[in-house]
Amino acid sequence: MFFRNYNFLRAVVFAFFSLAYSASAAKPNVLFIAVDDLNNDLGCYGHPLVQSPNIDRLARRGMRFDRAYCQYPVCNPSRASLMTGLYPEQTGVLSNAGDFRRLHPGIITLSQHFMNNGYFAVRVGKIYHYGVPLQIGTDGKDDPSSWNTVANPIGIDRTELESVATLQKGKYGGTLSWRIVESRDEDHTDGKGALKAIRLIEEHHRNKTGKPFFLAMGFFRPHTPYVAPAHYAKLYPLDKIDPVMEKPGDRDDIPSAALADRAHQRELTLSQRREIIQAYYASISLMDASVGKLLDALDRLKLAANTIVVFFSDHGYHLGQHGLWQKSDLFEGSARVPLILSVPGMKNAGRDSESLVELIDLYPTLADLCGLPKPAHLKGQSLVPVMEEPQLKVRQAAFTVSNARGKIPGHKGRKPLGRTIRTNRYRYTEWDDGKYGLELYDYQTDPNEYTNLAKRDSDKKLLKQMQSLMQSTREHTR
Ligand SMILES: [Ca+2]
Repeated sequence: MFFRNYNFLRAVVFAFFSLAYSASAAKPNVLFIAVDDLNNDLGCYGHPLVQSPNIDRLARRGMRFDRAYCQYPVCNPSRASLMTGLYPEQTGVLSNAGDFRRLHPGIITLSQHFMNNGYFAVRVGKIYHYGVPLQIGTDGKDDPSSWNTVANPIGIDRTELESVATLQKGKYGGTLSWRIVESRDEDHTDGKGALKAIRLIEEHHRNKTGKPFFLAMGFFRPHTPYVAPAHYAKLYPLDKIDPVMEKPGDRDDIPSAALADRAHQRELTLSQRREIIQAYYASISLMDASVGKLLDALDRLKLAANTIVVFFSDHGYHLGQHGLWQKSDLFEGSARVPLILSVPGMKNAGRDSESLVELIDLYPTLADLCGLPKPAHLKGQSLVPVMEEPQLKVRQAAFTVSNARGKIPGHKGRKPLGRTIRTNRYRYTEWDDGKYGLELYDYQTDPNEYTNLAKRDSDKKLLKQMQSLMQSTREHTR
């Protein structure tokens, strides 16, 4: 009797483990590519000049999301949000100084969830916040419980800062700074990072560890300083670059809280603009080539057929629009991000979707794609149904929040919070519930956001509708 029971129990235990093992054996790897400060200036998003053949190749294998939005247009709050699956007002991280573990010490992050479900999780470079460039080569503000192993590449974009041109002496991270240099890709942090990631994949893929991998590759370019090899700058002759110049009167109807200004950047000459934009684009091409090396390695190691690839940027980026450079405002250029999801064998490979999606959707989407349970705390939506049917909508409006950076006459203390919603056609923005201004733009008639409809009496009905949509959006984002 004892033996029969024991054998029965053993059979049950064995069946459980072999099922668990085979389920794990079938699980796809995840290559999670996060890019820093990249806007939608890419070939696959229709940019006439930028050459991004490798990201374009990924887009042909995957789905390109045309209306993807970050939840906060600055590194740390955006990354804390997408890695935890909570909105910024829920993580409590509303600046580069915050730490999501202060409010949520036990929260399971995206990669941690994969580790808890049998994955080997690797970080290379910037996934959580890093001060760029000074913290390159360190762990930055990492979350150690999110990874099995990490690597911190460092290249000449950190070690040779004295050669970088900058608008503010001695500053390279928060200000525009750039350097084009005769060099090999692998002299740069991103070139080194790609090679390191490939070695880690070779050492830790399933045949070596028995586990699928979740490899998070965080590229630093095109964040400032825009340091890039001369062979990429040659792709962008200065006379082919057509910078956006500030339209006279554009700012007259914009609330001052909305204008995250660095005054010296508004006075750049045309030739300075061209030189700066050339370096930004050359940095994109360096990062793109590094993406290509990773995709080539997946092919060479015969892992492509069982690896999901995600590509996104932490927020958008201005190159002169509204007189603004960089990020941290709530216009379309800062809120919108590139996002590509590629799943081996997907039926809609090469298609795009205009569904409104958010970076906070990455966590539930990847959990769904890999057959993992979705933790109850997640606030985003799985995009798997959209990947099946690109017309499908998962929300009425995409939500982004940011602390005001603009000068507010008479205001003292902490700057007010701005909240914006993007619908298919409009963007509506409130600064401190409207106390410091409202904005309403119609992208169908005004793609450059030149006319703030919130200032017009004729649009009061539309304004009321948007206010009510903001209220209902805030129900789940706060
Ligand atoms: Ca960033």
